[in-house]
Amino acid sequence: MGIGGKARRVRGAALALLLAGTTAVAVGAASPAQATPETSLRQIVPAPVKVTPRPGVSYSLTANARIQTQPGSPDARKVGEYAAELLRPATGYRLPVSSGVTPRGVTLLLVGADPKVGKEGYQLDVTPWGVVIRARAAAGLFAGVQTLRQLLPAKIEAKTKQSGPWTVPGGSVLDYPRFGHRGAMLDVARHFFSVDEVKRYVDQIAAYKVNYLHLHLADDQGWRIEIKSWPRLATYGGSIEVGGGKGGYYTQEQYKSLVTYAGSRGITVIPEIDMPGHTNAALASYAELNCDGVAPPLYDGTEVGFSSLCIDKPITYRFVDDVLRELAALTPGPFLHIGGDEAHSTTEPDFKTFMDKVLPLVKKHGKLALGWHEFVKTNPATSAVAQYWGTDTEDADVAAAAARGNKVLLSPASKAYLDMKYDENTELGLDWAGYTDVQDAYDWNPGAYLKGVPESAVRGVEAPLWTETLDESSDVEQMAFPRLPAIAELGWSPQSTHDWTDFSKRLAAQGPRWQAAGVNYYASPQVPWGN
Ligand code: NGO
Repeated sequence: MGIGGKARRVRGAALALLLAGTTAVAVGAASPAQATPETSLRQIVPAPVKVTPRPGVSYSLTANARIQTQPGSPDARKVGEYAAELLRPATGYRLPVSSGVTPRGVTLLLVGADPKVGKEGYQLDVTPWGVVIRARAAAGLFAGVQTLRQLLPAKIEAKTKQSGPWTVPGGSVLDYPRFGHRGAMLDVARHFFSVDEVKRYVDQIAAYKVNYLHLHLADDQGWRIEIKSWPRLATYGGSIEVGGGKGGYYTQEQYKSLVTYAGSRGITVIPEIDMPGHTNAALASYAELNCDGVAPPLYDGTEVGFSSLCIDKPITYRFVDDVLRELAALTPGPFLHIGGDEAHSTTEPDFKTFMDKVLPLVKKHGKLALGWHEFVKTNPATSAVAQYWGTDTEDADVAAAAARGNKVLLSPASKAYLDMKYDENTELGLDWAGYTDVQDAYDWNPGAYLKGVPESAVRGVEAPLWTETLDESSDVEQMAFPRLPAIAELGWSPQSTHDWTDFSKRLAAQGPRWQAAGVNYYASPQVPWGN
């Protein structure tokens, strides 16, 4: 049997779309009925590089829609499966995933994208027949899926079946990130967070195109990762948390599952073992790591700066070497974070001695070093990245490092620290860097924030979340939302889109999404929710 007239017309239209991009008018194909979308291409967070709405055009996802992915690409297929998992619960549709290129339903292609999109960007086109996302790598398809998600009605985030229609506004998006590093940090040392709690956060940050998760795995109050050559670190050093609660740690198997899960969400994990300070949990676990050979007790308070590894003992470097070796083996990403902050109990010369010995160990295990910015005083190799966490817009050591060629990751505490209180009424959090409401978190330019650190020296931004006062996912969410999306937008969107009023409106449109997903966000009075 030959191709019937209608099928042939549709296939012809599909071909025209593929050949000419979506500017082609699909002559001869009857358009499906156009529904009025609830959402707009102008409300995406982070703001895309270029948005071209096509008023009057829309696409509605229906029960028989399929998700097609680039033939021959297992990576595209995985993004397709992920998209299906995202969209199935609320729609209740089957959304089968198959390889194919027909621009009907949702199609994820690795051909035909503008080279400008690079590795992480994408083009998204919504026509009456479907949504086509084109990218040059799976990461770009993943980012495009996050955009598509925000173009569907807010109830798409619900975990149970809702009634449609599932209409997406017509038009196109061209999008790619300003910075290659858009990070979030979770401190699992002060309070322990289970694998499932961390996965929940991974899902939440992935929605805003965050591509790195930094895990603060060890501090005075707890050691949270199994190290097979030094087992007491986790079993004893991880046994409590701030306030004296039970604590916990990840076995290497659990940690690997977390890293794999994050990877499936386009996120690279950066493990941090803070040193030489912030090490009481390690010192308590092994007496021989202490200069006097006496193990201090476990610590469940929130003071900082009182602990230090013993700089002169050879065993210190055997210990660090073992830890970094095991950690590197668990880390597919390029970085190991070695802390280096607030070494108030280590003299300056000792600090330098320590870093001069430890930085080569990072390299020996095939990784690049990231550290809190204090460590640039020791003149590390230019491959080392400095994470700035100060509150000033000037830091001579960091500017000098940038001039030497070190890249800087920006987490200024008064802007990017998600553990700062929003205002004097915020129950959770700290206030040492001042109150940080949503506009404070948003209104700064990473490319021109630190004197002597031009945009070319900036690797990106990270929003750290320290957990001295935070104990469970709902606490994490209260502090991270809506500020995490603000930092994510600074990392992704071009500076030309920077506009608080516009951002606050786009943020307001996220509120119903968080409600549908059960995210415990803070309804800051600065954001025009529900207007
Ligand atoms: C500082 C300190 C952390 C605290 C945090 C609280 C850095 C890099 N060291 O940031 O130990 O938890 O503030 O905001």
